[in-house]
Formats: sequence, structure tokens, C-alpha cells
Amino acid sequence: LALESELRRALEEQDQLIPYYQPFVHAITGELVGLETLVRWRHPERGMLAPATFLPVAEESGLIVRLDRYMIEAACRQLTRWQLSGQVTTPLALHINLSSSNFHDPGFVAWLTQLVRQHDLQPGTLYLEITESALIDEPDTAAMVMAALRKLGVRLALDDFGTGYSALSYLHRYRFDKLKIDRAFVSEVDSKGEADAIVRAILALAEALGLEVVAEGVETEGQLRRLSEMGCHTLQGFYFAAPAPAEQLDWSRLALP
Ligand code: G
Ligand code: G
Ligand code: NA
Ligand code: MN
Repeated sequence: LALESELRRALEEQDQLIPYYQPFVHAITGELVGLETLVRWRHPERGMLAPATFLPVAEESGLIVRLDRYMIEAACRQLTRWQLSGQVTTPLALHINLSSSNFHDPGFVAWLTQLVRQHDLQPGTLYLEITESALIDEPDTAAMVMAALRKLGVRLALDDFGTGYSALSYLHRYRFDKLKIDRAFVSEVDSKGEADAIVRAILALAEALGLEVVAEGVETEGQLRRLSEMGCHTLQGFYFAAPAPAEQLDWSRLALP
């Protein structure tokens, strides 16, 4: 309960919830092609908190809806700053995690429409990451909201792909733009033959369905090489950069072997 009221307060201030950004890197050119926004809470007494410590409370209390809006707004403002400072001159995929609670929030689409206009966001800039479990509760509402988002030029990424219990039925039922291959597979690419086979199958599926792909959790040069050989060219993971606050982001071409 203490954490809940503290989170409520944090949402009203500007310096407690901090967006961290983790790059997506092009496997061949080393260029930064996208960013995932991940929330951190700089708690005045408890120190820096990871999402796992407070997202459950945010979900249970319903505060997650405000938290997600807070993060979307913060990321859009940051993108504008980067564009004004000349750090971002080419299209960049800005990813934000979206909890399923937003699908039940009747004001969400109107709110986002307003934000897209206000920031003059070009279609294909903003991606919302959704997990399969987010689609389970109210599938029809989710489908309606997703269709409205796509009309706005907001894209949808299926997060943690391959770990849910019915991944393929979700691809069939909903229209996504991008798949994020779960790091459970990526971490074993280059060491276990089965993981290679699964990643190959996911890439073939994505190509057939016209979906973009990001491999998450890339930690080694070997994984980078393997993924690149397989034709998976957008990579995210500690090998390139950990999530970091905006001012610590390294915009230089990330070194590749
Ligand atoms: O950064 P880290 O690995 O600790 O993130 C853990 C999880 O928290 C991720 O799976 C991510 O989906 C979730 N998460 C991080 N930031 C946000 C956010 O702003 N909104 C929502 N809904 N989930 C987030
Ligand atoms: O569920 P989601 O995929 O959104 O979670 C992203 C989480 O993965 C973040 O908490 C982030 O800190 C973490 N992460 C990012 N890159 C790596 C990596 O290379 N290895 C591991 N183990 N975790 C990573
Ligand atoms: Na995510
Ligand atoms: Mn993921």
C-alpha cells in the first residue's frame, strides 16, 4: 500500500520515473535504428527500482494506465529534443511497452491521437510493444484498439515472441508490424542447434507474413554473427548497450567485429 501511494505521487512529479533507452542496432552497418523505452523509478528513499519491483503494484492498482501514458509522453518529448539537437536526423523506431490495461481505457486512442498531432509524429515512428498475454483478456477490444492505432500510424510489435502458449494464433488473429524474438532463443543461438532452428523458423514466418524482426537479448559476438548470417539484422542487447538514461546514450556507430 505504501508503494502504491508513493507511485501515485511519483506520477505527479517529473524526476522520479525515468525513461531508460536501449538501442536496436543494425547488424551490418552498426547504426542505431531504434530504441526501446524502459521505465526506472528513482525512488527518493529506496533508490533506483527496476520495473519488476513496482509494475505488479501498478497493474493491480490501475496506475499502470497513467504510467504508460507518462512514458509515452516522455519518450515523444525526448525524441523531439533529439531531433532539434540534430542527433536524430533519419527515421528511428521508438518502442514503448504497453500494458493490456490500456485496451480497456476508453480514452486511450483519443489521448494518443492528440499526442501524435502535438508531436507531429511521422507514421512508423512510434511502436507499442505488446505481449501475447496482454491480448488474452479481452481479445475483441484489443483488436479494435489495435486497428485504431494503426490508422494513427502507430505500429505494433509482438514482444517476447515464442514464449507465449499460442504464438501463432495471435499472429493470425491480430495484425502486427514487428516481432521481437525472445531472448530465451537468442541466448542459445550459436550454442544449441535447436535454438538456431527455431530462430530460422521465426525469420521465415516473419518474412512470409511481411513482418519486421528484432532479436532481443544479444550478449555475445557469436550470437551477433549467427543472427546476421541467418538474415536477422536488427539486434538489441547488452552486447551493444544496456538500457540507459537519454543523456548517456551513445549515438556513435556501435563497433562491430
Ligand atoms: O528493463 P527491464 O528488463 O527491467 O524490464 C522488465 C519488464 O518491464 C519488461 O519486460 C518490460 O516489458 C516491462 N516494462 C518496462 N518499462 C515499461 C513501461 O513503461 N510500461 C510497461 N507496461 N511495461 C514496462
Ligand atoms: O520483456 P521485455 O522484452 O520488454 O524486457 C526487456 C528487458 O530485458 C529489460 O529489462 C532489459 O533490461 C533486459 N535486457 C535487455 N538486453 C538484455 C540482454 O542482452 N540480456 C539480458 N539478460 N537482459 C536484457
Ligand atoms: Na518490451
Ligand atoms: Mn521482450
